[in-house]
Amino acid sequence: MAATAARRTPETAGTRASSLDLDAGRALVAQLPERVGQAVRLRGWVHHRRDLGGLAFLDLRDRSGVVQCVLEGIDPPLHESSVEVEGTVVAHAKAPGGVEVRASALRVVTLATTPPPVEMAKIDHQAHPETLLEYRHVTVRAPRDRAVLKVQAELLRGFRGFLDAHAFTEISTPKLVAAGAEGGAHQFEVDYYGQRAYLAQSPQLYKQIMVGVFERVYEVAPVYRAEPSHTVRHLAEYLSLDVEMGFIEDDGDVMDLQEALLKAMLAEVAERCTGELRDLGATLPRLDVAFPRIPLLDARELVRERYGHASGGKDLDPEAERLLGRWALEEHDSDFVFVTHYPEAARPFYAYADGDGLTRGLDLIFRGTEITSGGQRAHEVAMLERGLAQRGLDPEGFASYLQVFRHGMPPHGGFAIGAERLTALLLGITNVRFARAFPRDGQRLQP
Ligand code: AMO
Repeated sequence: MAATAARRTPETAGTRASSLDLDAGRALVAQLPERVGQAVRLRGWVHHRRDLGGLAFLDLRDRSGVVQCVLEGIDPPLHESSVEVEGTVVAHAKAPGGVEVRASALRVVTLATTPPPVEMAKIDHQAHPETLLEYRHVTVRAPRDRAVLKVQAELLRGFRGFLDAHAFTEISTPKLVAAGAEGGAHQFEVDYYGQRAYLAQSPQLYKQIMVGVFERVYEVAPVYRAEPSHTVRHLAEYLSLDVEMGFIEDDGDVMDLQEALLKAMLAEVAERCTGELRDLGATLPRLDVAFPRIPLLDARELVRERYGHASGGKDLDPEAERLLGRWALEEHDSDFVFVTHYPEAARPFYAYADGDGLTRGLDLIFRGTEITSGGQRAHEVAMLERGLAQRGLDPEGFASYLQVFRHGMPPHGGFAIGAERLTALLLGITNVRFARAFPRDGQRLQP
């Protein structure tokens, strides 16, 4: 029988100054280079262990990094057990971080009862993605995965920080909806009290409605796409970073905002994630060049003339996106390029239509892949009704949305960034699944 640990009483609470001082008496791996010669107590997981006769090497992993501990006459427990190690920090030039810990005691916090299916120290995304994803609940602990998710968290911090500082308000909109904003295809159907409902593909219509409340809004939330294409850049559930702003002049305002926001997010990562970027071998894009802007039709022409690629369909195909990214880098030294002036046929009904067959819809391409869509929106009922009719959509399904445009909606626009795509492209991760803790795709609903 497992013993239950006794709860603390005021008398036994120990050395913690307050119950929030959770790190009292504990050193973090990242602090060790400044603590050479000192006695420390570490907490973490058995990342890796090697036995050399009486001597054992234990790589201990905590939230800040991994350090090698040398144990004499102490047996390290099974991989991924959580442990507490006491010892002395010594300089060791060959060890990662330049230090190791000579352990004097090891206490098991929670013993792992099963070895992990893949050893955490040997995880590399190229090796066996299916196994890594099947056992994601434990493989997500690997330093590489931790670093990717950490960078993503800092991108989100940058996103919120920039928008908060520019008078935007965070909103939360329903994920159970009656109609799809993005045209009706690829929706997940839900039985909603006997009625048909869908999982939201985008907060699009709601974020526009909320412009009437706050003028400037943003949302960070998952959205759902029943994507028929199983590619390395599509997820069935992804994190959508949505922005919408009222009283704009035109789509130029939307691009200016987007460019400043992305640069602020990347600057946040540059400042807070030096270790992660180094470990992942990632390079940040240049932040001191303006993102070039090119109309879609010109982009298609350019890609055909310059690289001999004829893009099929109404949009840019993935190869055309890649080549346009290459052009932006070659000609403008930019990892980003805006594609503007999309034709109506390539945009949803809510895009602002200029009457010449073109809209004020736009995409942003980063390192050759689309990471955001957005633009100026139609803000008058007549334009919206025309948009719906052109696309064969029933205005009934959008009745409550259309209502709001009878109540003085100002010119407005915005965009949505796919968080996983941005993270993956920034870090050189080829499969977007590894930029989400628990990816959902056509094959995966667990873990
Ligand atoms: P869109 O459908 O182009 O636009 O999506 C915006 C961005 O979301 C990301 N994305 C995806 N990421 C992972 N898996 C997917 N299946 C997936 N689909 C899209 C991409 C894309 O650029 N309502 C509009 C946004 C707006 O106009 O404000 C919309 O949702 O990075």
